[in-house]
Amino acid sequence: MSMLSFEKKYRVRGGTLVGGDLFDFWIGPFYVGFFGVTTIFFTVLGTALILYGAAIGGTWNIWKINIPPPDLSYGLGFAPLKEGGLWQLITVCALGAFVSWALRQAEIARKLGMGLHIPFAFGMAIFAYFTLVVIRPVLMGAWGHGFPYGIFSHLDWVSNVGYQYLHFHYNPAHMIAVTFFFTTTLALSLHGALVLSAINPPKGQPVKTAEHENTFFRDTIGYSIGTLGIHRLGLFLALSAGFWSAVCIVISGPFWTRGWPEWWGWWLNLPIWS
Ligand code: UQ2
Repeated sequence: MSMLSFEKKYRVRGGTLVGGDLFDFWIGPFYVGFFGVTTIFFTVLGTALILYGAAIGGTWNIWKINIPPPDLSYGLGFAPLKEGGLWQLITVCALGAFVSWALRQAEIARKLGMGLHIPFAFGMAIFAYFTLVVIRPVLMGAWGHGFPYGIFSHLDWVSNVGYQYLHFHYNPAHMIAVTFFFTTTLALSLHGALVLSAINPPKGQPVKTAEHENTFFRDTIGYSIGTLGIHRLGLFLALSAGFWSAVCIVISGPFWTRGWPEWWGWWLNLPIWS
């Protein structure tokens, strides 16, 4: 059974952003709320549109199903349903569902008197997706610059767009993003290993405390970031990975149209070499 079935003290009224008490109730373990309703609405509609797109797409091969954005010739206008209009509606539904989910997280956090860290963090993922399918296409003047919805097709898109800039790994913001992704896995593996090594000992051995965790790292590298600090660091690293991912794609095209290797000309052109 869900914890909440016996911890009624957490089922408190209020904290809603919209609708007052109207949707302030639970169905089984799930909080509903206005944004629970809008999440379901956008998710069901978006999924139905994806299924329709797949049905008229000529294949049910899961790898090859593809719902592409409109042709570049449609610019920033609406396209007919079968010419990319489906992609446009699905994008609206996706953003509607993601933002609804974030606002539902915010309502639940407010209800419980917690910080808004979770919706803020999820908001960074939404921002990265929004950058890909809205901000960059708008800056480049056509919805056709969005990525297609399909497993292989979006991989092809990433590869093709990467090669348009000759060698995407020379993109400095991409370098920063990749570094944050790897550092996130380093920090999480250190944290997961450290916590398990301390509080999940073999049978018969005593559980250790944060004192042991701190001491392990002080003995090893002369520094411990602390039990609160590691979570601040982890959140910072993960959010930075998403943020710099959005930056690295939004500057490709709108702010830099040549190959990324060429960007490093500034280094070769420094006056100190002459
Ligand atoms: C730590 C600490 C934790 C941890 C970890 C550390 C007791 C349970 C993993 C160690 C982390 C350090 C030294 C930072 C490493 C820096 C980077 C950029 C990966 O001290 O406090 O709490 O989980």
